[in-house]
Amino acid sequence: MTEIIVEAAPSPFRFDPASTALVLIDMQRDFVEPGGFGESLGNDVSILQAVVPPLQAVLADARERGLTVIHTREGHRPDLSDCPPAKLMRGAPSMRIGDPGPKGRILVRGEYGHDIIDDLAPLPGEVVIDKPGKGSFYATGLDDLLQASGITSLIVTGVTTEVCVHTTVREANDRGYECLVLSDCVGSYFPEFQKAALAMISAQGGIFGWVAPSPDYLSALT
Ligand code: TIU
Repeated sequence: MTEIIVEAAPSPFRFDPASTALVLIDMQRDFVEPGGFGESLGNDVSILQAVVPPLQAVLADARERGLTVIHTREGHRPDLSDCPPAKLMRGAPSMRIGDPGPKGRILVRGEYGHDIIDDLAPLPGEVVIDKPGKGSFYATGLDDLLQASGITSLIVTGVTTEVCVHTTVREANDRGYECLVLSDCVGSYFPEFQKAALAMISAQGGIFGWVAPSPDYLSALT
């Protein structure tokens, strides 16, 4: 066993790379690029671009050292049978889930906009989890996959911090996984939510995880 210790909030995060996965949550065109779901909700998606360079460095490092890499994508079947009406009808977006947009049907599997951005495209052999909800565990095989692979710790990245990242970390925490969230590799459309969402994770003695910037995580590994 190799124990890596990362300086993190609220305390050092300890993990063994052999039982750890890097998780990239929903780095899809639909959230990160114009013309997709994120923009249809009224967001300026350009703010999420800041996540890409540090996340590319973390992903390259994980690939080099053979860490398990898991990508997730939020989206629905083309017939929307896995999209609850409550989700479909929520709010007043400029385009609803399933509507035709400039990058294909909004948040629908198989469409160009639903896929992961080129800069972080999965390599053959990397797991891609398609999820209908905000959390990565709900209605997916992620828990079974992690258990079968002996994974007990997750390095969590992706978008958006207070929505799919938070939901996933909360779900993971309840299932017994230890999560380190990389603060510069997660992004929100709302700077004030980014700050609060990160603080919530590590407050109260690390109520559902740890938080550290990616340079601290990478330097702990070398
Ligand atoms: N809208 C928003 O902030 N996020 C989502 O709808 N999904 C994810 O966070 N992936």
